[in-house]
Parts: sequence; C-alpha cells; structure tokens
Amino acid sequence: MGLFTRGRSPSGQSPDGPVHPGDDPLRDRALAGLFTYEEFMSLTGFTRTRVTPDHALLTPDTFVRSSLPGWSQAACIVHISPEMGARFMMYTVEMQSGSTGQMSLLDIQRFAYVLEGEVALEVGGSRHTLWANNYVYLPANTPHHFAAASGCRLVVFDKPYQALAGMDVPQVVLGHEPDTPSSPLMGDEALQVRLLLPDNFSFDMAVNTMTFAPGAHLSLVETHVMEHGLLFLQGGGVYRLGDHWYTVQAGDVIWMAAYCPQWFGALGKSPSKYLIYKDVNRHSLEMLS
Ligand code: UGY
Ligand code: MN
Repeated sequence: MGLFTRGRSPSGQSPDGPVHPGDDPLRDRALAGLFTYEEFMSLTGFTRTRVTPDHALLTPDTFVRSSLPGWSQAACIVHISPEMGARFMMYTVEMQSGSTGQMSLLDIQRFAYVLEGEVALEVGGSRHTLWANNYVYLPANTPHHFAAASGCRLVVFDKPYQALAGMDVPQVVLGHEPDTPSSPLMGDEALQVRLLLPDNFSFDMAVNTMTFAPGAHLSLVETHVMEHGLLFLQGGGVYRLGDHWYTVQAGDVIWMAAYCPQWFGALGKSPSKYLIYKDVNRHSLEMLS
C-alpha cells in the first residue's frame, strides 16, 4: 500500500491536512487498488525498458518522438541506431494527413512495413497504396515518396547497402505479409516463419515474421553473428537476452547485437508474433577493408 499512496506521512496523515474521498481521484483509485500499469510506472519510475551493450528491450512507455530528415510532418521514434552500437536504424514513423517521407541519404536501403492505416508510395514511376501488413523494400539510391492522407504508422529499417561483387543489386519488392509463404522453423510446426524478402545473395538484409503457437519456443539459445531488430506484433512471452529473462508483449522493440544469446518462449492462449530484421549474406572481413 505504501508504494501507492501519495503525499502522506508515515503516520498516514496528509501533509496538506485530512484527505477526503473525491479530493484526489488518483489517490482514491490507488486505495481501491485500481492503479493502471501506466500510472504505476509514471509514479515510481518503473519500466521494463533496459539498454545494455549487447541488447535492449524498449517498451512503449519510454518512447520519445523526434524528427528525422526525409520525413516531413511525421513523428519518428528511433528505437535502434548506431548510437547504441547497431549497424542499422529501426524506427516507427507516425504519419498524419500531409505527412511525407523520402530518402535523404546516399547508399541506404530501406524496408518499410505498415502497422496501421494506409500510405501512398511513389517509386519507379508507379503509385501504390500500402495498407496494414503491406511492406516495401527500396534498394539504395532508389528515389521514392511516401504520402499519408490520414493517420498511419510504419516501422522502418534503414541500412547501408553492402554490394557483393558479381551480384546484381536488388530490385524493389512489394508484398503483403499474410500472403507470403510460411514454413516451420527447423521442422517445428508450432513455429512458423515468413521470409518477406527474397533469399539470395543480392540482399544483405532479411526481414521475417515469426509466429509462435502458445507454448512454442526457439529450440536453442541462438548465438550468432547476425544482429537483430525486432518488433512484437502480437502476444508475448519470455525473452532471454544475454543473461537476463524479460517479459515481453505486443508493441515492445528489441535490439540484439551480434552474438547476443537469445531465446523466446511464447505464453498465453493465442499465438505470439514478431517482425525481425537481421543482416545476412556478407563476409564480416569486408567490414575491415
Ligand atoms: O532468424 C533468427 O535468427 C531468429 N530465429 N532469431 C530470433 O528469433 N531471435
Ligand atoms: Mn536470431
């Protein structure tokens, strides 16, 4: 109870005099045990967010909106960036009527996934409308223009493109996640993976969805050279990152650096699903040259 009472001395007296029901709605809810999770967090400085050198769990209560070059009249929440040690950027863009987006940097490829609402996209002389669960891959140095006529949210991954000798650069890819073929991970039917981008050496990044039936889990504590950016789309469970186990749920973002030990087990009675980025198909020694 002590944690939830405000402005009271240890004796239970308010420093401002007697408190009557109705004087302080927050206090009344606290005494009735009706604090929301958000109220509890804002009163105690508690959050599930945690940022470490090799991983981060970023929960929506800690998201801060800012502006990014190329995105006009749009709020950007930068989740993952080189500032934290990543080699890519992952951010949410909140658009409204009049918001636009284009690429402001050279040699950066982009993957954008619509979380809600709709957005118009012009690329290569064609105009497309993207709705929730539509996505687009835009190769580096491909002029494009997003425009929103109403509220919409996108999650975006931007990464420098590393060309590979002898391989063509990738083309634009447009897709709809539910229509993408699904296959079991390592033969486990309870864990379905959808590859949203072609699986060939032209691409140096992959973006997949992973859907876990209730109780399904990764079959090993993965430890690998690829880094990840992840957005929980639905459900939740327990994520092991390094030597910590976290409860996670829809809306959470996770960064996993290369070699960060990782494992997930799904909880609840409905499937859990996340969108996950990784860098692929390149030799690490290229980074040294
Ligand atoms: O593709 C992956 O490495 C994926 N299985 N990792 C993860 O879910 N943490
Ligand atoms: Mn992994």
